[in-house]
Amino acid sequence: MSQRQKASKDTNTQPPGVMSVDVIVVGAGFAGLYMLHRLRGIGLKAIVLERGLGVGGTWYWNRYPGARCDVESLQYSYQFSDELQQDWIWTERYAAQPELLSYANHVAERFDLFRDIRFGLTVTSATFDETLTCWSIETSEGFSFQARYCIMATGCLSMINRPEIKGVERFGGELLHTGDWPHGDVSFRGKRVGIIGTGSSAIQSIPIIARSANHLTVFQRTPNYVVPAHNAPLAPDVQAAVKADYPALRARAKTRRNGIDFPAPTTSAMAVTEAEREAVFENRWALGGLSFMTAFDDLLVDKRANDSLANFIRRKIRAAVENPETADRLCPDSIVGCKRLCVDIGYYETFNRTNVDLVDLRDQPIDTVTDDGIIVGCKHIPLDMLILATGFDAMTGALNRIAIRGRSGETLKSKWTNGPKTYLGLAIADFPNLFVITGPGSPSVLTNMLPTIEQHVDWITDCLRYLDEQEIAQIEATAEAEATWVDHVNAVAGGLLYPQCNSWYLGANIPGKPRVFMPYPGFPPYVETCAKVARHGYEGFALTPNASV
Ligand code: N01
Repeated sequence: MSQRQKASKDTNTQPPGVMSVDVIVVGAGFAGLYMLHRLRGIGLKAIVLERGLGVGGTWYWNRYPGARCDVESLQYSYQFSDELQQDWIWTERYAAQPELLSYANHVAERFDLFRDIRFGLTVTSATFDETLTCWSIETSEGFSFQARYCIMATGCLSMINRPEIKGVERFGGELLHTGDWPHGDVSFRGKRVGIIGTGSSAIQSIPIIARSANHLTVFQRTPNYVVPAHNAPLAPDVQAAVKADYPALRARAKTRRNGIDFPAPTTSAMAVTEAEREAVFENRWALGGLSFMTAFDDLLVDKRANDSLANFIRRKIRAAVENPETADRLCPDSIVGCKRLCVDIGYYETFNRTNVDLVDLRDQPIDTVTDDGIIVGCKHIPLDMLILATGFDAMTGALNRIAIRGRSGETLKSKWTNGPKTYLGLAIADFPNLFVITGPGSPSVLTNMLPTIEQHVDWITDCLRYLDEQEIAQIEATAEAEATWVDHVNAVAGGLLYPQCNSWYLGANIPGKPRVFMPYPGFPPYVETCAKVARHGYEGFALTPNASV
């Protein structure tokens, strides 16, 4: 029996009753896995609770065709173990979902993590008991746990968004969501497929679905900027060269605004001539991927600089798409990078196929879904399969669906009614001994997630070790430190172009969600800020010694 099977079996046979450990970690994605490894290293007994039946988080759920990371595999990988980063062989420049899932499983087996992960358990509540200084955690399956610390490794894009679309429950064909894709094979052959949404998930899956579907209709509400990935098999000599000098690459990445080792910008777009600008954009287009946003240092600051990039991409769209009307409809008119830039493999070219149609919902919105299609205006579009590529309730969604009650008994969801409030994106006032990995208020989704996860996990580990050494029972962000941090995050975001369009960064994709820019655009200085807080004896936190509780 493999470790993985054994872990699942243990989940099913675990007796009911309260299990007491030092730490409960919620989520077995890349954050939860590394957290468990580090907690063991400092001698703490930890259990990871995972609602899926396997590890991998994002890469466990997002199995849609074409799912692939938009950060290069040699960078979107753990660096805590040099043996791991040397041994693991990546096959492509950008790893596809199955390879990333294999990697997550490899890490879990290699570091013997499965035995402390309970799969198939959905955490419904976490309640802090101040008298006992402990968290009580309940799952919907009826399991109860108690722990001194609770660490949320619940992910930034893990709560899917199923928008209210009239009649969708009546649809009689196959209804799928990219973020909750079936584990078995899904065939598009001979089918009339419809996909709602044109974000990264749709942009990755559309070219693949179009290849085998009888017909594909893309329902677009807002066009997105898409740049080429230029994915390719990873040549062994390229991989070997990176691995021979991995520390240098990792060190360079830590100095970049998004934590990815791209060529750093040397000037502002407005400081060069139009011809020079064009040459730099062409160069980045040839390089591929998210490096676009770092072509110049003012692309997310100066609207004129951003406009020049937007014009460049629109010209590329018009060159790729044969039908000028379709090309026009695919051209966004918003700020580039305001929504996360999409990275594609043949997206725009897919609209040159005769079996693909674009329906622009800005002309007429979806009227209703019927049992066999979608009505837009007075047109009924017959469908056998409908795919919702409608994204996520990002950053706060996974946390808010758990009834997390802090010292005062107020839930986190209630505290965050007007938007998330954290200290450093790691801790929350009134919620002692609770940590969030890559929470709102931290750079998280604006950076390369793997190193960012490692930075948070390392910080939390050092903090717990300090608390143990100093015989401190309770740590809690102060309300003042939290308020100052929230103001700072808002001020930094407000100085950039990000808040000027609607995006999931702002919660604008979820009706009723407060409009607050959730991630912190402050990497890399953020890392030093966190380190300084620790060096100064956890400045901004209230620490309660053992004897006092
Ligand atoms: O979701 P999205 P996603 N009627 O929110 C549309 C990461 N990711 O899953 O823009 C009609 O971007 C919505 O339209 P609009 C990455 O960080 C990474 O694609 O709101 N349409 C939009 O077009 C990414 O940013 C990778 O007008 C509706 C789409 O659905 C994030 O996940 C791959 C609608 C949702 O786009 C989310 O990407 C995939 C409605 N009622 C994802 N409701 C890589 O690593 C929503 N839409 C490459």
